[in-house]
Amino acid sequence: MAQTVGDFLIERLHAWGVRLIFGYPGDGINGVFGALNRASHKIRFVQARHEEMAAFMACAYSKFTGELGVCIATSGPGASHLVTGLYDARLDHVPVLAITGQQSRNALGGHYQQEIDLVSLLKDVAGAFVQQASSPSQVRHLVDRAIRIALGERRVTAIVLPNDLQELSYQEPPRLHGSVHSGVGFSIPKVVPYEADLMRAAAVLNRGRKVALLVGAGALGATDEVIAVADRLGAGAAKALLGKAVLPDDLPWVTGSIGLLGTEPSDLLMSECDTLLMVGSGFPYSEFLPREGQARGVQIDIAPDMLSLRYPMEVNLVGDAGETLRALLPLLETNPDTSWRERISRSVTKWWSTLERRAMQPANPINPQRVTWELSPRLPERVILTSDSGSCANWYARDLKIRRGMMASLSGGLASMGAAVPYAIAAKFAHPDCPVIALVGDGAMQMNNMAELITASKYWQSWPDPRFIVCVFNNQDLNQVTWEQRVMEGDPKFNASQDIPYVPYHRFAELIGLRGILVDRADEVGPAWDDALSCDRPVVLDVQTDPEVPPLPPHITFKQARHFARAIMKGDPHGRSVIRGTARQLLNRLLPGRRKHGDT
Ligand SMILES: Cc1ncc(C[n+]2csc(CCOP(=O)(O)OP(=O)(O)O)c2C)c(N)n1
Ligand SMILES: [Mg+2]
Repeated sequence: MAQTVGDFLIERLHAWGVRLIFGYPGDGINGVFGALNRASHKIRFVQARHEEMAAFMACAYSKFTGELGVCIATSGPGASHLVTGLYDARLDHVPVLAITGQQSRNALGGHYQQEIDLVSLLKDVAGAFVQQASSPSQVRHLVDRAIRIALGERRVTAIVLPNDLQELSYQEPPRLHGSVHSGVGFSIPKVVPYEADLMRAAAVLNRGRKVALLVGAGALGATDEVIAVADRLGAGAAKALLGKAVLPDDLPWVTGSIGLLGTEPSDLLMSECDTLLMVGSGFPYSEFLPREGQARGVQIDIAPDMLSLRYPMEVNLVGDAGETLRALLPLLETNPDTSWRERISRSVTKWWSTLERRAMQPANPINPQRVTWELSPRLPERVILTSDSGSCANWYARDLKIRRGMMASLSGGLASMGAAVPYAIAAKFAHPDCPVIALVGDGAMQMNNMAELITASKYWQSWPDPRFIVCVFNNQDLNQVTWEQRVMEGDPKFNASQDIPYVPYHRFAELIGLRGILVDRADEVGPAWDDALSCDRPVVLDVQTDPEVPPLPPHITFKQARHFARAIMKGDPHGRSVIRGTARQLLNRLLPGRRKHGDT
């Protein structure tokens, strides 16, 4: 049988190093699935329950491997389902290629079944490169360009293939005017600033007496360099959400997360520093950075468009984080004054005990912070952590003490619900020998993560290390937003939008061949983690958590406190328990060790 366009596509993807594709089939893309089948030894296909989940998986696969993520869907509804997952990759600067089917070329423009103008639909999310193929010889350069642009620019790209075209015989581009003759291959370049710019940066940093680092996903893989630079400068370091795994939390000068989900030491670090060095981060909330004029700034980012975006920097360096920091290090002088670092470290030590006290406060029935607090010392080596968007992202960001060799990610820029389980599944395909733990709210479970448990049940027996734990924060509430309604808007909880039905997730797990563990007493949390971590199959840990424990921001503004009071006065349906839960958490700030920044 002659090589079809579908066959050629698979062969070309393989030549580019693609070994795994996440997706869902349909008649608009059957010509490619037939080819995948014929070449099954070359590229593995992973079947998600929903195309959006396949796109999340492709994004997470790339995050956890550094390689291109690839997802595939049929025309019409399959392609439109991909979109949110693709935006997740787009907003986190992750290279993902989407391949979609399309109606046959004769039907296009005919208001045909499942016909969507996919190039227009995908134009924003895959704006770096989105093309619909119209002839067999065109497909070669479409693949080559889509992949090279995705990898080179860390963008989402898309190829739309009409279904009749997939079945045609492939033809190499003829040597004619109007033909394109492309090739395979791309290596990530070493990008380092010029010496003169490094010296300008060093001049700023060497003058700093209170240097703050902020590291993000761009600094993953540059742990040694970040530590060396921070040590030289006597700096403290905060971590943006996507940069959680850049620095281990057992270093005394690492202040942890920043922003609404951040810590008090990060707040102190930023509000009192005189110099800010930002590495590989697009952390969005400027109000958590130094005030303009307070600190001199240096930023390193591989993407020019991310420079001087959140804080006006004095020196803007385009470069790879590790390479640039390594080149910078010899130009940096040792800061003889250790008092700043000591101050930060004292604040960090106190903060960890505040977190412990908060986590151990009684709640009804279980304090959600205790779930992550108890997990920290139990985290197995090389674990990969994922979190959904919801209140658990607070506990993931603040309470989980990450160590070297671990990975962690979530839907950062898009902050989409529904990503934790598909991320965890992709982590398993990326590193089948690593244990994986996903933290998920019950709303996010119901949205789509529950369905993806079925994907885990389909594949887990092929994973050499079966440890795959989905921890559900079962609070029957869309809790993060409930608190936002109270604290940001000053509105009481709106039961109609916030309450969600009770589901026994542990029983669902058992129903599909996984292990389910129900946890409804605080003293069972630790043993339940032990149990789950030693299980011979994927586990759903169904923890009954208290929705009235507030995910407090590190610094409560007067306006937020006023809003909160107004929400309660307006008749919040859970007013009394909300006040009790909040008081317990807030009192912890006043108990031993809690002072104003100036006193720490
Ligand atoms: C796709 C999507 N829809 C809505 C939101 C807004 N949102 C953010 S967190 C949240 C509540 C999550 O509830 P749940 O999963 O139960 O976690 P909880 O906060 O209760 O722990 C919502 C609705 C979002 N981020 N993503
Ligand atoms: Mg919930």
